[in-house]
Amino acid sequence: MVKKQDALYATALDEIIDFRFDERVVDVFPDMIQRSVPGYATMISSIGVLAAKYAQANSHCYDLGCSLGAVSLAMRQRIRQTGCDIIAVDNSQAMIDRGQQLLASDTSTAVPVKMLCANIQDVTLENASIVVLNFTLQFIPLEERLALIKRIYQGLNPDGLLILSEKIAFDEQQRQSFHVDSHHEFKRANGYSDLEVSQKRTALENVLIPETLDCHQQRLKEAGFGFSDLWFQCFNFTSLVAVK
Ligand code: GEK
Repeated sequence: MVKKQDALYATALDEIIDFRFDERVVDVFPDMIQRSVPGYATMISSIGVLAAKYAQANSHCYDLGCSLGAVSLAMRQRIRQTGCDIIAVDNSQAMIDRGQQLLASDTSTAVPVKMLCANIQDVTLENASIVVLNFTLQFIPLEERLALIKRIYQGLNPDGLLILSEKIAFDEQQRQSFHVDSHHEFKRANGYSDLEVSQKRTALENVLIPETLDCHQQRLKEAGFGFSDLWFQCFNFTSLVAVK
């Protein structure tokens, strides 16, 4: 696939509206996420590695907030257990339409992938061995996050795995500045201008609400997870695992 370059915020905009996962974003999404999320490629391939170990025969693996299905494809390439399927969900129809095209051109294995356009807060989660929220929980209203994590816990089988990747915030001012500044430097190193960085930050301000690592770990505990740990961090981008 040819990656179209993200230039959505390259020219000065009169008004910056809240970020939405529409057709314009879908068009440049692979380039945007790779140049904006430090460690994205490593996280995707590592999720495949974790899926190979944690997928249980005859169970569902969920990719919640799947965008174009990168996590689903990585899991599909690694899972060897029999009778598994992957259920990928996103509430952006534009993402699902493009994701389905990409999926159709992937014939890596026989693991079936079903892509659904739905709110992840409404989908039934059952008989799950793996649930992945790869940079999705951060878009769910704060007061609704615990209910979602509880439903995921209930839908997981014993020994089932949740992978939760999030952009995080820090309580200490110095840590917060270090990681935010480093992330902006990462974006500049990937060709984004200061104007692009600042307009995108404004567009995401009311849409992507980061929380501290401690907050995520407390919530996982409250939902019932006995074990959770940080397995990846690059600046303010992290990924946690939690096992039922
Ligand atoms: C990847 N996981 O490439 N229900 C369903 N989808 C939602 C909801 C919701 N309530 N809220 C947001 N989304 C992907 C990257 S992107 C992260 C995930 C980012 C969807 C939204 O439409 C978008 O496609 C995705 O969550 C977040 O590994 O762009 O920062």
